[in-house]
Amino acid sequence: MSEQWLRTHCARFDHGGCGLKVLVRNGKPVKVLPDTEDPFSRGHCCAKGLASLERIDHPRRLTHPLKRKGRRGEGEWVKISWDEALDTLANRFLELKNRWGPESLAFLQGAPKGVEFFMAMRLANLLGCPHVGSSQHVCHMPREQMAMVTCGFFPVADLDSPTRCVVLWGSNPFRTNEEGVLGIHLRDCLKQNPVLIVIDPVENEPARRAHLHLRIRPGSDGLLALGFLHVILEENLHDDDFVQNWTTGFHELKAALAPYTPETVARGTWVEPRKIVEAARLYATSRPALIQWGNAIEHTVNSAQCCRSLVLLMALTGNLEVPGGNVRASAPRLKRLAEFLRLDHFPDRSRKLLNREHHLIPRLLTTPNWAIFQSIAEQGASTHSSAAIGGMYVQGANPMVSGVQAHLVKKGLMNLEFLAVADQVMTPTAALADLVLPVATNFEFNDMGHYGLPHGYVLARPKLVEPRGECRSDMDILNEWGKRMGFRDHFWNRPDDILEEILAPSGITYQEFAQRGVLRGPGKYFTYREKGFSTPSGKVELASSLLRKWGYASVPFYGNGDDFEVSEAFPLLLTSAKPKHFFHSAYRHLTGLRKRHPHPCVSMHPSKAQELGLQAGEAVRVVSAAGEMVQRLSLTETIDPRVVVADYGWWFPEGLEKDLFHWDRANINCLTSAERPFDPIMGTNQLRAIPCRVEKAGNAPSG
Ligand SMILES: Nc1nc2c(c(=O)[nH]1)N[C@H]1C(S)=C(S)[C@@H](COP(=O)(O)OP(=O)(O)OC[C@H]3O[C@@H](n4cnc5c(=O)[nH]c(N)nc54)[C@H](O)[C@@H]3O)O[C@H]1N2
Ligand SMILES: Nc1nc2c(c(=O)[nH]1)N[C@H]1C(S)=C(S)[C@@H](COP(=O)(O)OP(=O)(O)OC[C@H]3O[C@@H](n4cnc5c(=O)[nH]c(N)nc54)[C@H](O)[C@@H]3O)O[C@H]1N2
Ligand code: SF4
Ligand SMILES: [Mo]
Repeated sequence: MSEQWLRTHCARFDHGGCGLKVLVRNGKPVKVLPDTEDPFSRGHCCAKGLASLERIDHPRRLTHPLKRKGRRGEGEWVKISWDEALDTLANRFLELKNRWGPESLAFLQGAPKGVEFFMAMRLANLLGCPHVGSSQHVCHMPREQMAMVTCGFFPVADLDSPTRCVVLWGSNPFRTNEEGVLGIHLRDCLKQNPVLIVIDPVENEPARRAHLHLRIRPGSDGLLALGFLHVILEENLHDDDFVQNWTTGFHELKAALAPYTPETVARGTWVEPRKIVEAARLYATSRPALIQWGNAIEHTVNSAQCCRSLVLLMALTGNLEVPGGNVRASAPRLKRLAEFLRLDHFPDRSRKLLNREHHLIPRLLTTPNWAIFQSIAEQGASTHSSAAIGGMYVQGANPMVSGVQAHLVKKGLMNLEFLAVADQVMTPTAALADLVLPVATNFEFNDMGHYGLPHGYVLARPKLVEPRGECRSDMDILNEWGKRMGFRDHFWNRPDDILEEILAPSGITYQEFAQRGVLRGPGKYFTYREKGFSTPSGKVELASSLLRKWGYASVPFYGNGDDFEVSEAFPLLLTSAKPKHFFHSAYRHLTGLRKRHPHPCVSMHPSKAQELGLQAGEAVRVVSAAGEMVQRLSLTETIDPRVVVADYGWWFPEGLEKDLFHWDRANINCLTSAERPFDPIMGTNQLRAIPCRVEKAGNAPSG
């Protein structure tokens, strides 16, 4: 018997990466413990990390490539060899490309989980295919892009230095480890007892310990941010020195802020004027202060201006690039992403993106997934033309549940000539495929976390055991597929060579990386004093010359969302947060997690439930202008009676495949819409603050 404790990092359960110690006995992982010596996660680990064992061993895992036998979605499959699977992928994609051109192909990625996202983009660029669909328009890109145009870098909350004020704005790192901002780091940071301001429609765990909790009207963050800016400039609380020397556009901004008085802002945000003023003053005067901004601000049609306003808050108060403020995290020395992506192979890429048709910011590397589904849904099933998308490869995504306007996604998928899906388990999306590929998961292949993210580090996730059945990592699949597409020179002998190439500039091997666990860039502050800011003017652009050049407003405003007002038919505002025990739509099949959260619930204030004659625990129908779903009612006093908070990401793996696992029964994305308005710069759809009504449903959702 062989037995060994090995170390790796948790992955694919959230954006964190807790150090894990895994006992491997005779080639099987049998026990998982938090790695108390891991300097990054400091001994933290949660129920999901511990569920790694159930995930790897679960009977629902896909273990062989499958080819569809019956009609699409009927659940009839035959097992095929990898050779046949990879040949099918290559042949079908090449066939479409040769007939209709590379624009007839599409790749779709969900939340990025490792290097595989960039492998798919590389293959797309080599093919000259502009359609790489993703969730980036609702996940991180509004923050990243607006930060880039304003100050030239992505400002990360510096939780590891002394700070005097922490603002959590639509973010709950205790629950999500949002983009690698670890909850454990926030917990340690809060031990210094800085002023804590929480901006969240829910009185969640951080809000309960906050000095000031602004229980904001969902979706109105952009307005509140403008209110903060107004107070700060009116009261001259900004950092005059920094503004004088390092910014442009001060007067233009100040004039634009005039309408956003505390009284006006209070009406739209439900936050009392007194509290708006107090919060703005506290943030501006407790230096250094940091803002930890979350995904919630990226889920409205005002996402770009809201994100930009938050960067302006950081800049005006002199909190950019200071210890304990919002800093520029420098990456470790790794292969440059643009090189890895082979952007040089596809010089006219940006002209061919669907983003151009929708007048979105011309800097995006991916296309909002809704634009791709809209395009396919509109083109019809049998009438292919050169502009139509006929073949799609979906990797690590379940858009039937996570994609906006779920019924549009289904229509799009049904219209495809060829759909291949790579996943760990059969999902509602995979159930519609022609080809399903079983992927290896954490512990089963050498992997690297957080490459390409702006947080200044990468995590090693070394392989501990052989993959289950015939599973292969996404990197492996794409590497072999790429070679069969005729790009032998641009892919590698073995998938591990990919990681070695990424690490080469740092001068270490993957094995050395695995031993270190984490590779960080050098921590630096005030870098602008030597080089200026990476914007056209070299300064922080309070009025953005780039946005002006691209035809958008140069200074922030609020008001793309008139269509999202409540009405008699839809009197309540629906919002959501990420599930604590699941990752988006994944892992409802793991009993260790499911028992902690057995069914989808929608929360409502007890007074509202009483008014509507609804009881806790009963099934209720939530209806918006776009559609409906059924979840169980739970009551909470932590929210405003005008708000409901629903669970996101639900389907029922225990259901039948031919029913597509009841994908549309409790699915919040049956209530969202890809129609206009969306954020005009980023293409963000309204995913929070959706006018709705709640009524008795009769039958409880299963589970
Ligand atoms: N209404 C609403 N919609 C939302 C959001 C919201 O808050 N509200 N959030 C948005 C955000 S921020 C995001 S990022 C997206 C996420 O959208 P998706 O990424 O589509 O969501 P997931 O449910 O995580 O889908 C991932 C699938 O990947 C599989 N998987 C896990 N690991 C691997 C792997 O290593 N390889 C492969 N091939 N598959 C794997 C899982 O089994 C799961 O089926 O959803 C967006 N949609
Ligand atoms: N457990 C778990 N962790 C995850 C994920 C997961 O699915 N599960 N997904 C990962 C991904 S891809 C992402 S993008 C991150 C996101 O992680 P976060 O940035 O933390 O985002 P959310 O959990 O979506 O929402 C954060 C907070 O916003 C609040 N909120 C809801 N509506 C509004 C609003 O209108 N305004 C404001 N100010 N707040 C609002 C919610 O109550 C919640 O407390 O999490 C990552 N980590
Ligand atoms: S907190 Fe996140 S990274 Fe840590 S064990 Fe849990 S799921 Fe994994
Ligand atoms: Mo995300």
